[in-house]
Formats: sequence, C-alpha cells, structure tokens
Amino acid sequence: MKFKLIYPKWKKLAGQTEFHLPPHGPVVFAATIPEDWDVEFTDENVEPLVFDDSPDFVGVSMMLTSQVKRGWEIADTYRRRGIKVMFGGIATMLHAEETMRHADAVFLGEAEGRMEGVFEDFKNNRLKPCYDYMADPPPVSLVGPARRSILKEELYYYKGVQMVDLVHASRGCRFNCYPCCVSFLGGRKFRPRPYKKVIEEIAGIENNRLFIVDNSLAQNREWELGLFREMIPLKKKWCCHPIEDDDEVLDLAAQAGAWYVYQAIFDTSDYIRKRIRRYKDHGIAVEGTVLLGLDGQTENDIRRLVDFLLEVELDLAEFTVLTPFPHTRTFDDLQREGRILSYDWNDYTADKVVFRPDKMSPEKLQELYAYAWDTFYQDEPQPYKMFRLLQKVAVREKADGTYRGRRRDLIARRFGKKEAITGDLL
Ligand code: B12
Ligand code: SF4
Repeated sequence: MKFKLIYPKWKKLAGQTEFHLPPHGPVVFAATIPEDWDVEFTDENVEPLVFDDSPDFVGVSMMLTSQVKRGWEIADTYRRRGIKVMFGGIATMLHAEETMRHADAVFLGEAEGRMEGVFEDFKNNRLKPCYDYMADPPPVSLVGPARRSILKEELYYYKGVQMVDLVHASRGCRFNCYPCCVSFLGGRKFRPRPYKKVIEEIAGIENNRLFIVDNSLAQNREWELGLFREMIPLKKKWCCHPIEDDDEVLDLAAQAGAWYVYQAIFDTSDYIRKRIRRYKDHGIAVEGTVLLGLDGQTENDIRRLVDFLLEVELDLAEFTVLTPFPHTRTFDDLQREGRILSYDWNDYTADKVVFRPDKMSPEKLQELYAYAWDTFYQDEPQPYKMFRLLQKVAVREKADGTYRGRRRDLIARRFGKKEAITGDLL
C-alpha cells in the first residue's frame, strides 16, 4: 500500500537568501512507518505537489505555524476525494484542535514505537481522530536512523553546493525561553540518545556537512564532552545551536568538526561580546539569530544592536521579529494584554509584525526589521558572507581530505552555459 507523505510549503524570511535544507521531522517519522508500506515523499518547498494521484493514505508533516493553513488545504483536497489524511509534527501539536477539523487523524507526540498500531487501525478502518502521546514520549533509545532515502537529494543544493544533512543527538530542552514552545512540546526534559546510535547514524550519512538540530547542545557538560569525543574520528563538519561556554567543551567541539553555531543575540552586553569571541577563538564561526521587538527594546536599541553585530564581526545574522507562537509565554502575555493584531497563521512567518510592540508602533518595528537586514549586509552582501563561511569549511576539509567540491552538472543545469564556473570554493 502507498503512503504519501507531504511537507507543506512555508514562506522564507524576507531579506534572507533563499535556500532549502532537507526537512528533518518527515525523514525521522518515515523511519517509523511499517515496512510493508511504500512511502513517497513530496517537499513542497522544492518541488510541485501533484494532486492527481491515488495514494491509499496521506500524511502531512508540519513543523512551523506558517505551514498549517497550507497543510489543511492539502488535506481538504485529498479528503474531498475520499483519501484519508493523518497529520503529525511540531505544528500539528501546537495547532491540534484546529487541525482536527481537516484530518481523519492527528498524531500528537513522537512517532517511534507507535506507528504499527496507527497503520493497523487504518487498515482495519478504525482510525482514531486523535492519538495523543504528548505526555508519554517513547524511550529515546528507540530513535533510529532517519530514512533519508525518501529525499530527492539533488533538490537540496545551493549553487552546486550540497546543503547540510540534518541529524539529532538528543530531544527536549531543560530551559524555558520566553518566545519558545519547546517546553510545551517536551516538558523541559533533556533526553539524549545513546552515543552509539548517534555515531552510527552520523557515520552512515554520506554528506560530510551536517546540521545537528538539537535545541541546544549546552544542556549537560559531560554529555557534550562525550559526544564530541566520539565524533572526532568521523571528521564531519557541522553547525548547531549553542554549545556550552567552557574551554574544554569548545576545544573538543572544534576538534569534532564544529563549523558554526546559531547563537541567540539579544543585547549588546559584554556577556554576548565575550560569548562570540570565545567561539571564534576556537575557530567556530557564529551566525547570530537576532530577535527584534522584545518588550523594553527601543528604536535606538535596535540600531545600536545592528552596529554591535558588525563590530563583533558576526559571520552571518538572521533577523526575526518577536512572534507570539501558540503555547509560548509570549503568546500568553500578548494575548492577555490584548496586543495580538493577527491570528492569521500565514502571517506567522517571523518576518511580519503581528503584535503591538512595547516601545514603538508595529509599522516602525517592521521598518527596523528591513533596516537590520539591509544594514548588516550593506558592505558584504549575504551571498558573499555565505561564501566566506563555505570557504572556512572547505579549508578544513581540504586539510583532512574530506573535501568534495561543487556539483558542476547542477550548476550548469540551473544557470545554463552562460554561468562562468570560476574554479571551486578555494
Ligand atoms: C531544526 C529546526 C529548524 C530548522 C529546520 C530545518 C529543516 N529543514 O527541518 C531551521 C533552522 C530551518 C528552522 C528555522 C526556523 N524555525 Co525552527 N526549529 C527547529 C527545531 C530546533 C528542531 C525541529 C526538528 O527537526 N525536530 C526533530 C524532529 C525529529 O522532531 P519532529 O519534527 O517533532 O518529528 C517527530 C514527530 O513530530 C513525528 N512526526 C513528524 N512529522 C510527522 C508526520 C506524521 C504524519 C506523523 C504521524 C508524525 C510525524 O515524528 C517525528 C519522530 O518522532 C525546532 C525545535 C524543536 N525541538 O522542535 C525549532 C522550531 C520548529 N522552529 C521554530 C521557529 C520559530 C523557527 C523560525 C520561524 C525562526 C527561527 N529563526 O528560529 C525559523 C524559520 C524562519 C523562516 N521563515 O525562514 C519554532 C516553531 C514556531 C512555530 N510555531 O512556527 C520551533 C518549535 C522552536 C521554537 N523556538 O519554539 N528551524
Ligand atoms: S530557545 Fe532553545 S534553549 Fe531556549 S527553551 Fe527553546 S529550545 Fe531551549
């Protein structure tokens, strides 16, 4: 029987160079589908979705709030034709009730160890409207290697350079940051996967460049040290969310192939300045994730923050505006204070102001969002900074013999013969 798994399209940030990473939730989920099912996958971000087929069962995987309306539309189309649709993924958990109106089943929680039962229910025509396992996550040791074979690899290249492959070494997060919904999803519990399983999975990935998508690696010093020690022989190069600010950890991370980190930058303090410096001292580059519009932040604060980012020589910056995603403390506060201006989830792209900021008008914050992107990338445009980051990794790969170069056939196909191919990244 055929299961069609769909990852709905979502809008990328205004201001950001468009590139597409392979989705992670769907491939991890796909590994849990019983073996007697054929799985066909469409990532609508990189290829058109064809509706005139007849799968036996459709699955829609949603990660972001900005995907849900498109996900519902897709489900409605299949259901009108009598084909059953099941939803899962992070945004399904965040928008469960609304999603149930468009679904034959919604699955809430982690899929490992649960899918035999759900697919059996489908076969016996007794699918439940809601499978809620959020309070009862499976043992993390059950998480196996993601089923990356469902991806069409050639769709995930940027100018002939293969995008990173995604992998995770743990689930959950012990923190509870103000704009984040992870504590709702995972109950503030950090759950590391056994090293052996992580290392086996990473070793089996052909791509040398990875994105370790764990929420934050800075959860447990001993665990981090152990993970990096095990990773050193694999010679992979990777980016990740924050790493512990500790000399031994940063040193081992660098040896294990840490290439750059996504580090939240919220002010111009010495603490942040030092945090960035210390990554760089260990040869790890930094992409700042910069949230604009927090309460108390003024127009001047934002202008000063952008100057600061240039001064500390961030390698890349990604600006977003505070967005009251459901099941966050931000949502609760702004909702209570009557400051949410739109409940249209298509507006929740993190680049549109959908709330009334504390110290300025929504229009001013929107203007400052554009100012931040434009000013940060004024002298060195984004593609140039991205190229420099790629050069950094290429130098290290050449040194340890793992460098693979660009796919010229894909460049030629995309740009035609006119594109001058002026050598490689080095
Ligand atoms: C990796 C990640 C990204 C990557 C995604 C890369 C990719 N191609 O997948 C990148 C860096 C691109 C990204 C970007 C953003 N992200 Co993000 N991201 C995450 C992160 C850290 C991990 C997601 C993940 O892969 N988890 C691991 C997988 C295995 O888990 P999973 O998806 O839940 O899948 C399991 C189950 O859900 C289930 N399942 C999955 N699909 C299906 C389908 C079916 C049918 C079934 C039955 C089951 C099922 O099976 C899986 C195995 O158990 C989460 C935080 C988190 N922990 O969830 C935030 C998170 C999803 N991101 C978030 C945000 C805010 C963003 C941004 C908007 C802003 C930002 N800068 O962070 C941007 C997007 C900006 C834009 N518009 O361009 C928010 C979501 C907010 C929201 N409600 O929309 C989250 C929750 C973090 C947070 N701060 O709250 N992100
Ligand atoms: S923002 Fe990152 S560190 Fe903070 S709670 Fe969310 S996942 Fe954890």
